[in-house]
Amino acid sequence: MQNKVLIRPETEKLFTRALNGEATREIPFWLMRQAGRYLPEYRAVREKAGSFLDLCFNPELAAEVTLQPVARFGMDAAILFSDILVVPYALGQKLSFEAGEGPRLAPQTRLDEVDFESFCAKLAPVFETVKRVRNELAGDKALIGFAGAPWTVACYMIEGRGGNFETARQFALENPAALDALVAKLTEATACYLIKQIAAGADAVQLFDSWAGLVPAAHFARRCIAPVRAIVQKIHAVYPGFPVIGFPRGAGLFYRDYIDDTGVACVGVDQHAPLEKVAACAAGRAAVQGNLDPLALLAGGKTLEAETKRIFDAAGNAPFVFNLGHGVIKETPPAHVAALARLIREFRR
Ligand code: 1CP
Repeated sequence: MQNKVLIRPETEKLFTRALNGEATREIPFWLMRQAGRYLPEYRAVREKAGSFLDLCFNPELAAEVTLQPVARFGMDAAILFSDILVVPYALGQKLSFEAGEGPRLAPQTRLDEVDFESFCAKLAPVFETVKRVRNELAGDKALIGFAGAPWTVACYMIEGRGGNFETARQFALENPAALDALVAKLTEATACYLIKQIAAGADAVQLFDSWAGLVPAAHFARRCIAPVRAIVQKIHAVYPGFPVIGFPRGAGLFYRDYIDDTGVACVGVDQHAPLEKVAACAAGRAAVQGNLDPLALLAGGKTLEAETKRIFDAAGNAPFVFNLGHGVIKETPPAHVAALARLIREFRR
């Protein structure tokens, strides 16, 4: 673990203690996509904001929806309300979110030299949201900033939309040097973006590599490990030991290399990877987070209870953050999230 600097361990946030490598008795929790369409109070704000991007760039409303799930369920961390695609948008790519269809970008395979001044100016409302949330959030709760990892963001930039990313994956295979150039620019911009979120008050940052599972095995180190390591190093050059969470969704057998070689303080585990095996790889090196199947949360009741217990058993004595293996599904009843919060609070190890 790189972050051994526990200045006042007895007063530090539960979430931060786990990221710093402590096997806490109570388990901190938050959920990916904890702010979103499954919450009626989110849908109300979303409607009044106009477009999804308008909401992302409105600090007052973005701060409000960031805080909503924490107010309702008492998570140990809030996650900044924004989107991974604001980075290509601030780099000049055309972006819109079509109702019910997800993001649409004007496909592009390269970036000009990054003009950091205009990039940061476009993202200023995001930093303002971080400041507002940090001011309003209780002292024992953490605020997580985030960005997409370069591979995942490059997939959307090239493909222009979500899906199987066949165009982007073929481009990466046929033009590895061009992809390297695109990823290098994204790496620089992403590090700068996260450093500004930290300066504005984020207590940890997460890199979402949602499509790490689509990288051919021979390219995993180049596409998913090297850029994340570079971002961690750039952050640590300014904020030594600052906790970075990496979420290489679908990394499978590469979880071990990812933990060994990126320098992340915590690794997010999807529901397809065996938690006890990832925790064994991570022992003494990184905290672990995640693994509950979002479908178990959608199911609720005995299924949710049994899966939650299984996760506690699998986490054993690892420094652990309870979370899903991917985002909350929008049909999830809020009562199931409340039931999960109770299960986690009852647990002590
Ligand atoms: O109209 C709406 O409300 C749009 C739905 C929505 C929401 C609520 C989108 C569009 N983005 C978000 C917020 C969001 N996105 C957050 C907020 C904080 C929280 O977790 O509560 C975060 C962290 C993200 C990150 C994000 N955006 C990822 C990585 C995580 C993941 O889910 O894998 C990805 C891949 C995106 C792209 C994106 N944005 C939105 C959609 C529907 C998608 C997926 C598109 C696709 O691939 O089909």
